[in-house]
Amino acid sequence: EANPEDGPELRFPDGFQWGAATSAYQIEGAAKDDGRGQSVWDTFSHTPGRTRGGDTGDVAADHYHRYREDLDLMKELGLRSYRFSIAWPRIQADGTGQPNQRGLDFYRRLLDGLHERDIAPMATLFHWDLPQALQDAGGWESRDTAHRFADYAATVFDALGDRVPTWLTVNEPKTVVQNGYLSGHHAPGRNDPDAAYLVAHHLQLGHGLAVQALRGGGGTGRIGPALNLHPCYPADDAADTAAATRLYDGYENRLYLDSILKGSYPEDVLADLGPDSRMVRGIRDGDLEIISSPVDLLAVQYYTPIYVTADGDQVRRWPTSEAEWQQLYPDGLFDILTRVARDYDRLPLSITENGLPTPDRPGADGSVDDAGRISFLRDHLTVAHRAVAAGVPLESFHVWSLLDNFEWAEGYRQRWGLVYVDYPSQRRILKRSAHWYREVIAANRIV
Ligand code: PNW
Repeated sequence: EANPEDGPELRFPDGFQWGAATSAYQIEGAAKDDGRGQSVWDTFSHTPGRTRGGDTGDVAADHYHRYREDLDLMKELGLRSYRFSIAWPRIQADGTGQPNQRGLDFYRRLLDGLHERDIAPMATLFHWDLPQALQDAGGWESRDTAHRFADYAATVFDALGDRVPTWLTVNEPKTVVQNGYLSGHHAPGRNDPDAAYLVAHHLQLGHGLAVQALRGGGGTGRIGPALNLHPCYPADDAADTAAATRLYDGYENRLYLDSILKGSYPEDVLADLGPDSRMVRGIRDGDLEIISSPVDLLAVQYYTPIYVTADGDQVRRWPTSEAEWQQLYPDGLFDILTRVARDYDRLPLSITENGLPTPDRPGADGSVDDAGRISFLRDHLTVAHRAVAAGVPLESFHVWSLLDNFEWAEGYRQRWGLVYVDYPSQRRILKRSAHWYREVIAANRIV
């Protein structure tokens, strides 16, 4: 139980925004309801061999129909902030043109429900569900997609802007680049390095144009990018390793951070890509001014560190979670938070994702004991607290995720939620971590 006598050391600042995060395709289901168009993730998940067990987001956690129950769960947890994403294909089935009122109405109802429960919404405009029609026209390889994104964003600002205090533009551009266009294990499933970095540039351009659309439309909300940052450490002490690690950091972090927050792409990455790369050829005069349009906050998502060898390969240094890419290293969060606070002018920071998958299933009494999630979150919150004590302007912390959901290529097997979802019945069960998190929120300190 929370006891203020335990001392002030792990208390968070007053008004700290405790939250949880989700994204549309991962929880909503209702893939064909109310005029929703198809996205690249519908196409990808319905292509044999692309996702584990052929899982798709057709039904997911059926949040589209059960959002009231889910709002009540958020209230029960005491969340102060809820991060979700708006599905572009619900707003514009083909990615352009007149908005679909029924799609907007769903988010209006969700926002009203958050408002009634005194939970601050944080809305992500793009969490990877690109309308398939835009993919057919070239997707993010096409510069035009950045402009279509800005139009969609303007439509959403118009319709919902009065209800959203904080907007996030593109969720994890790096994951689209790396998983969608380098490894190909996410939609659209490509293996094309030259295309990948042109996609990076267009995602950054789309971000900047969306920021301008908010300012231009007289929007009152705050806006920023949502970047998953990976602290990169040398695997050994060799000079070559240090150089390889620095370049690796350029591709993982500075490519996205510097373009938005300094108005330039990192020289080492541009030199490595070379003047003939599609990305370098695709950068036009004025693009970096658009990309670096002033933002109000930086949303940081932290999951894992990366250890880099002299050859520029990754090696594993710490035990992993059920996700083989995730090494458990809470101190990496301190390093990344203090670094961005130092290097990027103390912009307000939010942690918009942090979490892990655990092998959860209900016990005989029906409860779900995810002790591993509690210790993971406790460790990461302790580190976040240390960063705040060191002066990092951190405003919020969002657990990934509120609910078990469609974990992309991994399907439903990986369970990332504070709340267990029994998919056949769609029954929700608060895991032990959810009960623990509720105490943390109520006490405003780590318990
Ligand atoms: C994020 N990596 O993706 C996404 O924003 C979520 O939609 C997703 O469910 C969550 O993290 C858990 O995976 C990531 O390889 C995907 O380092 C891959 C990595 C990191 C984050």
